[in-house]
Amino acid sequence: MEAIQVQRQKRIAVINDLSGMGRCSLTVALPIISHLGVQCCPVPTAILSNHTGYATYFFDDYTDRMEAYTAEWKKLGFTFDGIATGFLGSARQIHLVRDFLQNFGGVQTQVIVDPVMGDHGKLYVTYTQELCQEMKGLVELADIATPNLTEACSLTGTPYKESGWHKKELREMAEKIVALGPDRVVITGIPQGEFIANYVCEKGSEQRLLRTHRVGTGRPGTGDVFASIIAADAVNGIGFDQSVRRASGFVRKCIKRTIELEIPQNDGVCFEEMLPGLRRNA
Ligand code: PXL
Repeated sequence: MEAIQVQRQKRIAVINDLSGMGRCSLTVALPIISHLGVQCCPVPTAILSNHTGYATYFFDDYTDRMEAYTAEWKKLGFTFDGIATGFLGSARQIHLVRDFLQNFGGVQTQVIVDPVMGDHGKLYVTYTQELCQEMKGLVELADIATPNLTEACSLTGTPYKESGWHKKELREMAEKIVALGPDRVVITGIPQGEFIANYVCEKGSEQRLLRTHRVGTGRPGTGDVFASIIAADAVNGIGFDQSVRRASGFVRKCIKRTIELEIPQNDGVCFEEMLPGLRRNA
């Protein structure tokens, strides 16, 4: 009699902050990754009342607690099909993430690094030169990296410009990031007139510039929505190109609906309403 092969549900550890308001980091990763049928296991890096884009916020750094938290996981022998990292606040925290990858990352583990460092040509105020170097070191350990244009420039030492990017310049930047370590890189949010483009580079495949019609301006949390879909798809074995298309299409739909509902910029995107369509779009 033939044995029935039961496919085990996939599991991703997400190392990111918990911001109570503003729909970013863990409050985005948890529902989206879960919705895509993957167990999402948070490793909190900090607890914030709301993200740092608001005029004021409470910030409780969790760095000192992270080692004890993950040590229990080690004792219990948990393993992960994916490890995804996002906003990281200090060099020490990045070191802890490196330790986490060593302790929990096997040959089959997909490591997805979203090098959250800045946007619109500016690094976040917390981002020192030292932190940028550390983040570059983390990208070296990734299988997939999802920098936006600002972060791609920072990682490769390329001067930032708001528009006028040629394919050749994007290819050079993407190849420099691939040379650091990841075999799949997508540079997100490249303005191209009425379009917004993602440059997709996968080792051994043709590189592509995927464009969608631009809607509104960039909003906080859209990078987290995008990276969460990429992470879940990666452990579900969905091709990178297809995954980037669906992630950018979903972000676009979310922004459109968010504008219709007149949601304030800082409150991110109302992805909750749009989730059913995401799964149908697999
Ligand atoms: O989505 C990026 C992000 C994540 N976490 C925190 C942030 C930001 C962007 O401002 O402040 C705490």
